[in-house]
Amino acid sequence: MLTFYHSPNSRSTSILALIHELGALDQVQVRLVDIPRQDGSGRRDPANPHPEGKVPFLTDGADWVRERGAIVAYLCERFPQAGLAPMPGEALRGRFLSWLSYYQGVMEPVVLGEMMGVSHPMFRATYRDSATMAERLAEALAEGPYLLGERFSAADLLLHSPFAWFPDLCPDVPVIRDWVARCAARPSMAWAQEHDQRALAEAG
Ligand SMILES: N[C@@H](CCC(=O)N[C@@H](CS)C(=O)NCC(=O)O)C(=O)O
Repeated sequence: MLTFYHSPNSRSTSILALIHELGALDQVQVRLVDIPRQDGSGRRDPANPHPEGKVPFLTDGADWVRERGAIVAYLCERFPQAGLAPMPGEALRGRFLSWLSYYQGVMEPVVLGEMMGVSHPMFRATYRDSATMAERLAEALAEGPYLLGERFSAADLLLHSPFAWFPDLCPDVPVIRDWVARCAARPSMAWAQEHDQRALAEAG
């Protein structure tokens, strides 16, 4: 049985939306856990088996998956009938995996670095910068409405997420802003947000 450890209004909300997109809500047990928040609220939850108490975290029997890029790839392979990712051997598989790793290894550091005002030559040499990130996104989106062209995939769900949460961080490039709006308008996003509002209200 797959168990997904989730905390409302956090990075794990995008994984909750993915599970909804995959039509897998009846096959993944969602466990709500607490996390320490930036505003000082919350605490590490002993019920969360993540080695650092973070979310999202996914367990599959004795195995586990951490980091959103890996969780996205794992769940898409587990529920291939949803068509949210090219499977091994299918066209665009390489680009799909590259976007997931680019998100985790480059985009998140760049976006967070910008939020924190980080400016260091080694940081820039390693990750480039937000202008370079915007170029990479814009050149992909020049080929179609989504990162893989005509086809919406779980890569769009993951990569648009920081800009949906923090619109001020979204590059001021029309093709990127339109893509973020297109992804954010998917019913799974509204569903996940409503789920989280309900969970927070129930928790008091
Ligand atoms: N790189 C991880 C980041 C996970 C992460 O930092 N999650 C935050 C929630 S938005 C968290 O669990 N914070 C609690 C803590 O740091 O203890 C991913 O993308 O999955």
